[in-house]
Amino acid sequence: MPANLPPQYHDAEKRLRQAKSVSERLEALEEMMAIMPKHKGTDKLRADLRTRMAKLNQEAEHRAGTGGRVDPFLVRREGAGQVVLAGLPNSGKSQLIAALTSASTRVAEYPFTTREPLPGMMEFENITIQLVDAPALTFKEARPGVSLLLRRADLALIVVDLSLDSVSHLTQVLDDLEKRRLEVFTGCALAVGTKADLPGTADSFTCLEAECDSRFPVMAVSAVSGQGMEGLRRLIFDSLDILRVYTKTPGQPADMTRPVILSRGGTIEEVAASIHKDFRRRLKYAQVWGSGKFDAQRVPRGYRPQDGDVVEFHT
Ligand SMILES: Nc1nc2c(ncn2[C@@H]2O[C@H](COP(=O)(O)OP(=O)(O)OP(=O)(O)O)[C@@H](O)[C@H]2O)c(=O)[nH]1
Ligand SMILES: [Mg+2]
Repeated sequence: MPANLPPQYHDAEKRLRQAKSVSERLEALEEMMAIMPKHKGTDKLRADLRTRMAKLNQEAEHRAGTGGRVDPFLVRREGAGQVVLAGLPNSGKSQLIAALTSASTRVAEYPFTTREPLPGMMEFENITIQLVDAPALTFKEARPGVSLLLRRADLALIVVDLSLDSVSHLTQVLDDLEKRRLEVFTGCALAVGTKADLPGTADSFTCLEAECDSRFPVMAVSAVSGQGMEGLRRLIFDSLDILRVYTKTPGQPADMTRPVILSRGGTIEEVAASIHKDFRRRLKYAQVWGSGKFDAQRVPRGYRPQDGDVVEFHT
């Protein structure tokens, strides 16, 4: 054991020993992994952590497959991306989920209504994105579980109540995320000001916008009046940094209903691999409709397509 591990590592290790659920154990392991410095001397330790995480994941999947009790904080990913809501109690997280998905989640005027995560699928044009309703950040019992959820999400959606002091709300949320060592999320997060239908919320939003500045995008919505809700769907899609590519077989029209989801900057080669492992190896070149200089332009395997492109593979 290298002696130069920071004290936080040992705190996480202690939490691992005391953990009662799979998600608590996984969260402690994830944190140990995040804290561990990356160099030759820690190679073995990091590999060991990875193995332990893989084992726990496998165990959880096995339990889910055999109808056993599943840890509610291990939410199976579905759709083109996973977005987890983060906010203080009563900020309107569940109301947003109810408005954007068909999940039946409980909305109520008292705090800590949501005690376990609940996923729902949000439609955006021809794809679906998974939104996960989560307990409030200050709900103590769910603390490790919510950390794990956020750590594994593609995007954190920070929910701020515009009818209250939005700037101090945002500060509390960010402080909490930082305590969980989730600062990384300021890179893949967006903020939503809720309850924009209530009086005085326009000024509150102006302050929130100034506070978010260029750190992350922010918008005002009301799940009650519907204001901003369509825009929010698009902002979520844009913030996921994904694109849709349609594949076609030579001599046939493209299937425009089921796109392949690719992360922004992904290559033709990755699209091929997502269709079939063998395809990547056999791929000689592709033709692209859309972002190419002209239709059916021949492109190499490293070409980076754009959202909406049609790709035809040649092997
Ligand atoms: N006027 C108005 N009220 C809203 C809106 N969204 C939520 N509310 C109200 O705010 C209260 C809290 O909403 P929830 O969606 O349950 O809040 P939450 O963030 O899920 O709360 P917890 O689960 O306790 O963390 C409820 O009384 C909702 O009716 C909105 O857009 N406009
Ligand atoms: Mg709720």
